[in-house]
Amino acid sequence: MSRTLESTPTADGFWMPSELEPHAGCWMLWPERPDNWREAAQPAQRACAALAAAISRFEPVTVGVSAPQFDHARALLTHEVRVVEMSHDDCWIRDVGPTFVVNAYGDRRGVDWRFNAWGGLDGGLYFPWDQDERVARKVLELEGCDRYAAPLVNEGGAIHVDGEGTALVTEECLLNPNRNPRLRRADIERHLKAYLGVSVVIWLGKGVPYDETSGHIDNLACFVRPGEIALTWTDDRRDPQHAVSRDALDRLLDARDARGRRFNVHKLPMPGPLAITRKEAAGVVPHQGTKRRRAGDRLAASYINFYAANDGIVMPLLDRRTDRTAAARLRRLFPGRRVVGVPARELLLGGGNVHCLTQQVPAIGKRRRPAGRARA
Ligand code: KQY
Repeated sequence: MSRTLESTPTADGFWMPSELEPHAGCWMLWPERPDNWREAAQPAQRACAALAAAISRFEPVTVGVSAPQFDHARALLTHEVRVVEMSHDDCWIRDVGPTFVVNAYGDRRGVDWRFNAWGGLDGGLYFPWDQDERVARKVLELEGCDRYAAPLVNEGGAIHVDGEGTALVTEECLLNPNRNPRLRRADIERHLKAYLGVSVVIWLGKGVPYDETSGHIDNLACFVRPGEIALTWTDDRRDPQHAVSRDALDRLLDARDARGRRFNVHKLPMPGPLAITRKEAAGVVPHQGTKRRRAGDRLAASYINFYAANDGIVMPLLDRRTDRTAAARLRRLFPGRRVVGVPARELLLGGGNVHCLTQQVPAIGKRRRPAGRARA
């Protein structure tokens, strides 16, 4: 049972914990739309099954699958993975699922953001998106969590938190007129503070070039632990990623988190540059209103788009030239966790990656409230 609450998480003493804190499990959705995934989504389905299997080595995984795909998904997913029937428009549960919040007494609730397929009729990636809009509510119902309906168009991939009062976002995404055209930066900050329980919002500028989500933070930078951030990086000044990462680094080095700490920033090498091949583009069935996949288009590839599971890091394998270095860096950054790679080219072809395809459910347990007191 799930009630919709009129208040906000912050007013009720709830906040979003860091992804690095213990999880009860992980949710995913099953890819199937042929206008986004090549060859009737079969290569992407195999990649998602491998991702679910990798995560289920660390924590329980549930996959939401449409009725027509149920038998097929059940056959491809390992027996540890729980499969539930759930309609959706595409499989990006990071963005369409709930953002879970917790309180100091071990309770868990969920924030249901408004969703407009990354831009609505002004640059959105497909139409309609009404089934996606219901996913957060359905997940909260199945998890038995009460729901906050946030009055903000937002996506889980557009926010990272350290669990100690700090949020990380990009201007390109959250100030984009195709999300909340009537809200100014101060209004958006106010909503983030009210729904994430943070007291400090750090604004980076642009996201990874060619990212079709309008620059989600979850492809550019993430917390390694409070006070430490990983940032995708290239030294190649001719690559558009260089100026974006340089600007992000400058802003991070100037910033302080909710506890007044300066950040230690770790660079993760950028894969590629990678682009869609002719054969890959030819396997997608174009459909009016859905973003076209064209041969030669650059892909927004980044190792930052990993999932932090209990005791593990599940990272995308994207480029043989850089995978080993990226894995070694992640091992150094997360000494207590096992770093596991999953083949992720097929996921990238759909416009996102491992982090975008997953949504953690925080474990229930008593926690310390973040220091900086966010205003309700
Ligand atoms: O970055 C994400 N969180 C989602 C990527 C969505 C891509 C849609 N084609």
